[in-house]
Amino acid sequence: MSQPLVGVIMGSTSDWDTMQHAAATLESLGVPFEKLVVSAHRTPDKMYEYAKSAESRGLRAIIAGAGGAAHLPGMTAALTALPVLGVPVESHALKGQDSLLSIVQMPGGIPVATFAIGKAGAINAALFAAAILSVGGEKKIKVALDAFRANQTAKVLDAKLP
Ligand code: RP5
Repeated sequence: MSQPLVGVIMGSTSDWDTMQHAAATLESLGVPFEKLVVSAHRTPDKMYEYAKSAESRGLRAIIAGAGGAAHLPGMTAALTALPVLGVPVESHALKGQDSLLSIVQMPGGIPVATFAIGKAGAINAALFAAAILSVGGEKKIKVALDAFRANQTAKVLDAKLP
């Protein structure tokens, strides 16, 4: 794959069940991306290095998934001016409400675009990243995104009920 334009990071390997949907969506749109586990509390130095070097390495957006006290997206956003797209992973104890509120309630000044809990959020974060790249001049990605939307619309228009 060519130079990654999107970084897909997550706080734990246990987040992959959710975040694989972001990866699959980016792949289906031909968006070059990288994926890795970066934990804000278990590997803070790695998170710092990752976020600090992201822009100079050519990334244009970061999708960050985390669950529970989900500080990875906010901490990453604090360390880079790139757009950070937060995906709340569904936790066991609170079904992802904790993740959602942790990610969405950023104090004014450091934004994190926050998506739905779980699979839908992961997919939409990837689509949103593709939209950012489209308006940023990535023509092939725009074509792929437009085709995805048209196909989705056609499927609904053609839908038959039993
Ligand atoms: C967070 O803690 C991760 O994002 C994950 O959602 C949650 C639980 O992690 P594990 O204990 O499964 O590694 O940092």
